[in-house]
Amino acid sequence: MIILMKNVILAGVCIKDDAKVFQMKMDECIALCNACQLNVVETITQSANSMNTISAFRKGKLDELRILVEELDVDFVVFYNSLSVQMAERISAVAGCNVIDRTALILDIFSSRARSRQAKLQTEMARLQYDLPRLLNSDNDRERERGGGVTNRGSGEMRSAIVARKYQKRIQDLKKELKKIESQRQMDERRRSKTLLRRVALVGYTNAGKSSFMNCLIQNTEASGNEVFEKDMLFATLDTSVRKIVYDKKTFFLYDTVGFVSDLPHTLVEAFKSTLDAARDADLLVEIVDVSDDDYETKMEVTENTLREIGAGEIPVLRIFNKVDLLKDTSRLEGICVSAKNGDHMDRAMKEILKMLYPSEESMYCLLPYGKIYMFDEYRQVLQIDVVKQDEEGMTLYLQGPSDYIHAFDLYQIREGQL
Ligand SMILES: Nc1nc2c(ncn2[C@@H]2O[C@H](COP(=O)(O)OP(=O)(O)OP(=O)(O)O)[C@@H](O)[C@H]2O)c(=O)[nH]1
Ligand SMILES: [Mg+2]
Repeated sequence: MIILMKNVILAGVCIKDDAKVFQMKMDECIALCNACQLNVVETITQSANSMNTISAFRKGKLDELRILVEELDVDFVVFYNSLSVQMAERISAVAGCNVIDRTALILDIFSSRARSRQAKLQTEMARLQYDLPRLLNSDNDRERERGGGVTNRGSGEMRSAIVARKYQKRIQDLKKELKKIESQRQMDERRRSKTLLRRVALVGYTNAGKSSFMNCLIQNTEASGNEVFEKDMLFATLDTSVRKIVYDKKTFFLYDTVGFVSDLPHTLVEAFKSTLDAARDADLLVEIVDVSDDDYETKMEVTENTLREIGAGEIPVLRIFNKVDLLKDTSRLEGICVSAKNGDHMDRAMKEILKMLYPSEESMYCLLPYGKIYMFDEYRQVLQIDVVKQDEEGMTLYLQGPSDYIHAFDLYQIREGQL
């Protein structure tokens, strides 16, 4: 299949960012364009203390953009910054071609990559919410062109207003359907939480290697379920996957989540909030960092901010530097360094995960009456339990494991001398 690339100009206003960070964001935007089959033939930028609310660029820069569009004969202009409907239309009127912003790019990528029903519906809803004000605005423009206005409304309804109503209806339907999926997910979660197993969520910037990390553990530990999708592209994962991992006799749930990106559009944060519940509900977040990326420190900041934004800012984080196989020298890195690709140092990473998940361990003897025998089954997954003896009083057990689980048996504790 031949995919025709369209030529575009990438434009951006640098507000407050320092030049290095802004360059990283623009480079990333070029990668987003490429993911949408758009070829960036030129970039044009302006620094400003705040965004010009009328046309993003000031007059001189806008003229420069118009000349570039004419000279390079591009299909349209992509703006890094979020544009209001009115701003996009004003820029488009001057530049003489269509103008879209980065949110539209991300929405396009999400639409083409969504696989699960939930991701598809969430993406469709975000798209409709993004398109709706644009549609209504074009309505107003046509009204203006016809010399009409509020007083002229009775003259008949315009097509776009009818379409807008359809959009609104569809948004309502999608919300209902997503709610149903969400309550099913919550039921699954409740079932999972009953098992007492802790939850670990992999989080981090898109393309850092979260899914590869999960697959490496699936291959090298006792794990339930198949490998997850991993690929060298932005937003390879749009759905949360969960696998039960057993390592060193300890079992926990591991969640793979959607990757973050700088200035993630608010519509998308909202739309994917429930997908990100896995991170919000986790006992531990494992942040995967692509340390071979020159901008990894900035991306770590983005991850930190996004976690705060989705309400996961208080959960303990274990940071793991990934892709060390691509580095010549790792001596300056302080922390856990792994390669999810070839499995280097994954044992160390697992030990650290377990250490954070179960900070203190204890042991205890107890005499569990038969009436409480269900506790034996319930806690077997999270504690090491040896049966010392069984008699008419109950089961004498030796328990070893995380303190909080051990304390659930306090009532039945016996001293070694009572054995
Ligand atoms: N060289 C090297 N490449 C890696 C390593 N880990 C992952 N990769 C590659 O990095 C790319 C992205 O990996 P993924 O696991 O899909 O990344 P992700 O964080 O899940 O990305 P999103 O789902 O988009 O958020 C793939 O091409 C992987 O093969 C590693 O340790 N070393
Ligand atoms: Mg992934």
